[in-house]
Amino acid sequence: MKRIMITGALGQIGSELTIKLRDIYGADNVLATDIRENDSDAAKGGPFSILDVMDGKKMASLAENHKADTIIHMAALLSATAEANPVFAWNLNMGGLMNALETAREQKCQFFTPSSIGAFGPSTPKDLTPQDTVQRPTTMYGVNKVAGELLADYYYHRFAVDTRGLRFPGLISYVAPPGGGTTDYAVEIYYEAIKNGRYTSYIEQGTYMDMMYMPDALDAIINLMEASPEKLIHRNSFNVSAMSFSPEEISAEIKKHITGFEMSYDVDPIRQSIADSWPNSIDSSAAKEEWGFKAKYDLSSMSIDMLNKLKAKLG
Ligand code: AKB
Repeated sequence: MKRIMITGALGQIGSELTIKLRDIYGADNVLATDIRENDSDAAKGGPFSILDVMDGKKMASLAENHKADTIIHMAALLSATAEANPVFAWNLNMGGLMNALETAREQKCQFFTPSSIGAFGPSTPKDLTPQDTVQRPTTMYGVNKVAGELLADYYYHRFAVDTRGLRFPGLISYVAPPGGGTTDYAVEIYYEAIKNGRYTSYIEQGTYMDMMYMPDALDAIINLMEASPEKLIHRNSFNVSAMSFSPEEISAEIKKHITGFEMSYDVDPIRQSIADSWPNSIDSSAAKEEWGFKAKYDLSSMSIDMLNKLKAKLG
């Protein structure tokens, strides 16, 4: 990676990834793009262009002008929003991905796009879900992610585009909030714990989902992209997880630091049924073996860091 273009650069991952890539590869070498602009460091700390990923011509010309050798395609709807707008989700998630893959093919760029634990479904083995297993998701988001994995593999085999991807779990961060995901409760809980000392979970007790702290997710993207290609047996996409917990377990962890923190439940049937269709925990051993994936944070160390950083942020 030398000259990088990112789509969805002001989203939950992009906001932090853009800054980290600029630190490593040089600010001018990282072109951030998003459908809107804001005053964040990601938008203001280096080259930025407005881009709707449905506009393939503009995407191609931005990449060409930037002399991009790498495209990191982040722009997509998350699971709950996709479920509320399935046709729009198909058009945006698949149309944006096709435009990004075509740009990468035409301009001979290396390519990254995230997949998700949402690429699995109710017929997938639930515990320590293997890298290669049944993928029959029952959500529009999951359908998009499986199709995206296949499409990215197709571009690798058919056109030799160096495509790589990760199946991300829920990502937790104190910088930019997620929007419209099923795992968002595990971010909201920290904000509400600090602001109000209580949280009402829309996910039911006993529901386990994989999670990861954002610094580990950023390292995973960069390490995968820098991994030597001969080592990669898989490409699209690798299981990666740092922890798996239920709402009552994260609540108990927060209680250790915020005396009197209280958790109640008001379950959202749509997001609960999405969560129920996903694995309890996935097996990241292919990522460990093929390119050395390793997460630094577990629930305890992540909670300490999240609460400290959020207290400073929220004053
Ligand atoms: C979501 O909940 O939709 C995402 C994901 C796990 O892909 N955070």
